[in-house]
Amino acid sequence: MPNLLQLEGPHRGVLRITLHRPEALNALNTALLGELAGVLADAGRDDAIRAVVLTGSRRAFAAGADINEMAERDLVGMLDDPRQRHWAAIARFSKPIVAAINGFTLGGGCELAMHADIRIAGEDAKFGQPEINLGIMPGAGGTQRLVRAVGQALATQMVLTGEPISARRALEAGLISEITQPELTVERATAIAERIAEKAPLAVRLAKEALHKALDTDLATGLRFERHAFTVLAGTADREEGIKAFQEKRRAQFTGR
Ligand code: CO8
Repeated sequence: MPNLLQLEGPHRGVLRITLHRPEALNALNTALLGELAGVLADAGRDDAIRAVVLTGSRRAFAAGADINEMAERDLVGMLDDPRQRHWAAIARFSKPIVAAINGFTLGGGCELAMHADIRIAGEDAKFGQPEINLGIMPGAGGTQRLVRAVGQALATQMVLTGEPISARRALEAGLISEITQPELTVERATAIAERIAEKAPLAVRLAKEALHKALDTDLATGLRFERHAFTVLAGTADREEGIKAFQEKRRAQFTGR
């Protein structure tokens, strides 16, 4: 049973994962990342879980990698860093993650938020990549995913100055898709995740994969992947059910087959 995470559910197909290291503003140490990777691996195999809500506390989604732990690793230690394995496992998770974000979302915390498929933030959330202030730079996708999310100009300013941006600015820039009052963030993210959990799981999974392709391939390759995925879904029972339910004017009952 993990102790740096709090788990709730699944309720209505949604597992809620709360980062819980309040004494360190949810700084992502190896143990926490390992627990998260493990919980997501289990969730990936559990048919009762169709989407995940990932959240932190009101004060911090996560204030970055654990700086004290990082201080103990030299160059060779970094090469062997088990955290890289955990980050890769988080990135591989095939079901949708909706992040409910409040407070400090910095460094590895901002990078973790960018591993989510949808980001909802409270109006007092702060997003930043302050690694440069420590004499280092982002190491879990902060230079790559941030450019794709907010564009070259703002990402460069954030990474090179280390200065955070507000939730409002993050919304304008496309880093998050909605702003809520801080106390409603988890509720809103859960409602979105529940909506997704009602859909056909295979369609959701392939749509997620295709959306990811839009960020890491050229257009022709992405379109080819989309076409293949679209075709594959033609062989599923859920497609048959979805179309039949539409024609019969009733709600579809998807089974994941
Ligand atoms: N690591 C460890 N402990 C932390 C961290 C952190 N990232 N952030 C906060 N804490 C601890 C503080 O040390 C403090 O502990 P204590 O009470 O024992 O002194 C406690 O949390 C509360 O923090 P503060 O007292 O500092 O709270 P404030 O409200 O005054 O300040 C801030 C909040 C502004 C968020 C401040 O804590 C801060 O600047 N934190 C560090 C932010 C940062 O630099 N993050 C980037 C870290 S580097 C990184 O993320 C690289 C990722 C690379 C991943 C590569 C993987 C392979």
